[in-house]
Amino acid sequence: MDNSAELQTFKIVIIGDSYTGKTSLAYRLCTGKFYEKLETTIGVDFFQKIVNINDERVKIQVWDSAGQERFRKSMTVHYYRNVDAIVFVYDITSEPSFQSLTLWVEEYKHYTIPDKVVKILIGTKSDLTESKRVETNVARKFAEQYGMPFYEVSSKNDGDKQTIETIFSSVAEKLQKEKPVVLKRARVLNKSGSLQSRGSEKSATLEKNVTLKDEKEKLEKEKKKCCGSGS
Ligand SMILES: Nc1nc2c(ncn2[C@@H]2O[C@H](COP(=O)(O)OP(=O)(O)OP(=O)(O)O)[C@@H](O)[C@H]2O)c(=O)[nH]1
Ligand SMILES: [Mg+2]
Repeated sequence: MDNSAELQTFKIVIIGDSYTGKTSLAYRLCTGKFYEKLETTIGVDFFQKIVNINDERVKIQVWDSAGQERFRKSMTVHYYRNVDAIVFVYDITSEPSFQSLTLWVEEYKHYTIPDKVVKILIGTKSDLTESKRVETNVARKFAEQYGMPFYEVSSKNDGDKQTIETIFSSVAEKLQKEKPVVLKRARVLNKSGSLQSRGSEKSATLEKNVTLKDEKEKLEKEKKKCCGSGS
């Protein structure tokens, strides 16, 4: 029986400029493949992957957000709601995409409680060494300044498949340590009419999954409205 709905779930949002390779990264992580003909993301796409961390199965839910402002619009607040980790992305062949990181950091600070979010920085398209425009040292300094681990990867290169999985697993491991399942206190009336608290690990996980499901449905509706499909 598939009990994945009951697994502890971590919401990881990938943000960065358009064309930096966010979808390619999520796609490589969750399907194991590189798809050359991706179209720009409108609103948000979802991917998920179940990983084993310290003998426990946990679900990584990857929110792949649009880089283009016109496709983000009203959805920004949804990206950041209940976010556990943020993957900041720039393209190593694009200096402007690196410069934009300052704005992306400003945005995440505005919408989250920064200390509660795990952050990492990824420079994408590391296979394009000839066209590299952002020096590794400069990017590393930036990452250190914000206390983020830093990696350069290629979603295109089959050899980096394992590296990408390891990076996301390390995020999940950190989250697992920092965010043990919080017991949900259900307040129930006993026979004498007084209030009692009851805790359930399973219900806490389920509650989060149900919330995310609702959020996903809401987003799908807004996505349709925003993009005018179904006129
Ligand atoms: N050479 C190379 N190309 C890549 C890599 N990752 C992505 N690309 C290409 O870069 C382009 C943009 O990739 P996407 O994954 O669609 O970028 P995105 O950040 O999701 O863009 P938006 O959805 O518009 O925000 C595509 O043509 C990809 O094939 C990589 O690691 N190496
Ligand atoms: Mg995309």
